[in-house]
Amino acid sequence: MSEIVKKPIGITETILRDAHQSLIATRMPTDLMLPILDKMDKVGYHSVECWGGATFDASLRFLKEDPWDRLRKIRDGLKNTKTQMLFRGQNILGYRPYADDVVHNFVQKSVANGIDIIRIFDCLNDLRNLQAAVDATNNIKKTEGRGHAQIALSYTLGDAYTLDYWTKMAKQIEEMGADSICIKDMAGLLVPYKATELISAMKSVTKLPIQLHTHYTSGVASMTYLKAVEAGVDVIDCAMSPFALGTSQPATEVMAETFKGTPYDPGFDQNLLAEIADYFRPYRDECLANGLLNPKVMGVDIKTLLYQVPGGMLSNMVSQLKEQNAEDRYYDVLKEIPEVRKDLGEPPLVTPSSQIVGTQAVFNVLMGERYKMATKETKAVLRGEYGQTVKPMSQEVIDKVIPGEKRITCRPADLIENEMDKLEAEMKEWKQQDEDILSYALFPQVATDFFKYRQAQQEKVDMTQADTANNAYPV
Ligand SMILES: [Mn+2]
Repeated sequence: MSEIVKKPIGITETILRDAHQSLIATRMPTDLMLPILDKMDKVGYHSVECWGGATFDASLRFLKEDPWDRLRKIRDGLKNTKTQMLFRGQNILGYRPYADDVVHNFVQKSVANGIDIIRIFDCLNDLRNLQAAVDATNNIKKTEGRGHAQIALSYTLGDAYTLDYWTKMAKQIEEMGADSICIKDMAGLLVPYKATELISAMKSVTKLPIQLHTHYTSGVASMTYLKAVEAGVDVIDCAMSPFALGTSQPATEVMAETFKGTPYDPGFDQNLLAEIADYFRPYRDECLANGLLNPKVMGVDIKTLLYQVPGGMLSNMVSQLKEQNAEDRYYDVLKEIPEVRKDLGEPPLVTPSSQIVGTQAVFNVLMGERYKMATKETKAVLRGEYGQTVKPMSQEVIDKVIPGEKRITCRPADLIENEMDKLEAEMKEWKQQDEDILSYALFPQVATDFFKYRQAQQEKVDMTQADTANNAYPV
């Protein structure tokens, strides 16, 4: 009798990052996370994704929290579990390309403050934009023995995105010195049988572990995971049930139960998972009651397969249109998105390309004429400042938006001079830790407002007297 070979799958828990980014615009505060870390630490997760993406921006901007402080506290609470962050390649956690010295510094500080696994992606899948972050992680690994560089490919559909494309990318990633590969499916576009094909093809060309990240938006995600696991994927991303499904991930409890008693069994304790779910459920109810959790993002939206809009972008778009009293244009904007995407070289839609394409689509619809107004970022993409797209961009749009301007073809960061010293000089009056320079680098205005708030708090300003709407704090 042959023995069944066990191959327990790893599960990355996303409730502290992507799940709340996708469902409640990244508003979960640190204080809500800390009391449950002890239980989460006992589950046996492959990792807990807890930082990066929009968490950094939302902490500073809306929650008035220091994101570095959040990271240190989570690190303290997760003594036996690897922490994971999402990193936007040369754009770090911001919306523009940065110089290499900022990328190196940010990676170094992320690991120093508690990150184990850095998932690095580029919104155009231009691998040149990932090399600096991978090198930075590998340098730290050499000196500190900690740090794992995972390169994520932004999964998308389109003529250029064939199995041949994905396997070539996998081989290049291995050559770049990454520790693992992630297929990052922001919008839930990977359907179950395509997952079998994709994972089998990638597994045949690389020995690196492969992790799959998807969203429930189109309703197929748990089936996609099942097929991917059968095809040999090593790790899947899930969220605890109170913040699962909809534009978030498949539920952790459900996936763990699905594989129970099979060679893929992750061996989780359902009673422990139930306690963690019980902890988060009242917060979900609170978010539903105060409107932070909009039922619109909780159902199945099969049109995402057509429009390819990632979860975080959907909830942002709904609130953008709400502000403009233009909620009725929701489906017009959804239709314009693939058109703008084609104009810009058919990139994947993931931050910041998703924001750039989404905002431009909103402009194109609300202005009544396409590209009557182009954002600064749309112009930068057209100039090549974000890197190379898989397909060429529309010459007609280039001529309309940036007539006669010079376009670049090199690695964009090669044209950006080191900027740490300049950034530090600009913000030194607020600096209380080296990490503050990096917060300022990513979000100059938002970070400065936060530094003012922090100082007012430290000087014990009566907050009832502070004019927080105008960021004025009587000192
Ligand atoms: Mn995601």
